[in-house]
Amino acid sequence: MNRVVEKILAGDVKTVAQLMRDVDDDVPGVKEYLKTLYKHTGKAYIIGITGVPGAGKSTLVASLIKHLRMINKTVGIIAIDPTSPFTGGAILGDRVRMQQHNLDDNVFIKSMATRGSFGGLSRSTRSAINILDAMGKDYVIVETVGVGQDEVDIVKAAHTTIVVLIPGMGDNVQAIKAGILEAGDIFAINKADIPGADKTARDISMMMDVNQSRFKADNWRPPIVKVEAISDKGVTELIQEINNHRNHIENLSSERKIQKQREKIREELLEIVKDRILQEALNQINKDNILQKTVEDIITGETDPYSACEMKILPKILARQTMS
Ligand SMILES: Nc1nc2c(ncn2[C@@H]2O[C@H](COP(=O)(O)OP(=O)(O)OP(=O)(O)O)[C@@H](O)[C@H]2O)c(=O)[nH]1
Ligand SMILES: [Mg+2]
Repeated sequence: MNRVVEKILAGDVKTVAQLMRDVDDDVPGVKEYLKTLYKHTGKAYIIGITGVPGAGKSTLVASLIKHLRMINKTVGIIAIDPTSPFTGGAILGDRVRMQQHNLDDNVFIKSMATRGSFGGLSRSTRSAINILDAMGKDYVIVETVGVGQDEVDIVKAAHTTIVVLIPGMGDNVQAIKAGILEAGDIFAINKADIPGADKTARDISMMMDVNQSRFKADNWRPPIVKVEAISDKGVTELIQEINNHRNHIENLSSERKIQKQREKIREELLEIVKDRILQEALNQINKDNILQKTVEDIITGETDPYSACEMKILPKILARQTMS
């Protein structure tokens, strides 16, 4: 066990990749590594990138990597793939797009699937962030499409969250989940080569004026940066705004910083607890095949889903909880 931890702390790419796979598969014993590694986290700067599908998030991430590597910073990427596992399109796309960095040992890219994780996405993303942090990455960038509650939760793990918008979206910002817009510390309007970027910038600015209380947490008004990820335009300015935001957070009062830290740890703990409860409960239900049996009882009209949950399934789970 110590050997593995040592290798991870030393930044050994193969060991890190293996541990990440084991975390995904929930291999027994994997939590022991996470427990030990946790003490070595808290150094990386975490950037969340979110926005509608196809906004150019991955292209922007690739451009950010390039800029951060130029100033000798090491980077870990977690790309949460929004598409169905049947096509695998986005995974392949992201890999191809970012592969220019694959030969670089200082960049570690991890793709993660949203499907099939059954609520465990936030937990495995946080574990991956912690591993990349412990292995010594200066920056960890998490790319996620801004649609579901899971994504909003993931964004909460970031120090700075960039919401990527595109021209023409101004009238249509409702397309993004409200919670994600509010989580934005910086708005990047990508594809600024397409007409309408200025209008989108004005619309976002107006939206912030109207909802000042929601967009000015800690006296920070999210800046709006126009970028063209595909040709790296505006990315230096974007990095500058990331640094500004980082300085802003670091200069908050110590009480506020502790409060933010408490909130963050509480979220993380709650994720782990929720995930564990769900896992234990599902194991119990699956073990006794009770779900299938109950489905049959509902078909024959012996019971209905509401009563079945109360009378048959919950008692099983609760009995198990009190026994153990
Ligand atoms: N015109 C223009 N196209 C861009 C720009 N940046 C990215 N694109 C294109 O937009 C498309 C989507 O880019 P991605 O980076 O895959 O977008 P994404 O947001 O990561 O997409 P998902 O992960 O599938 O949600 C690609 O065809 C990119 O080439 C830009 O600055 N200008
Ligand atoms: Mg992408």
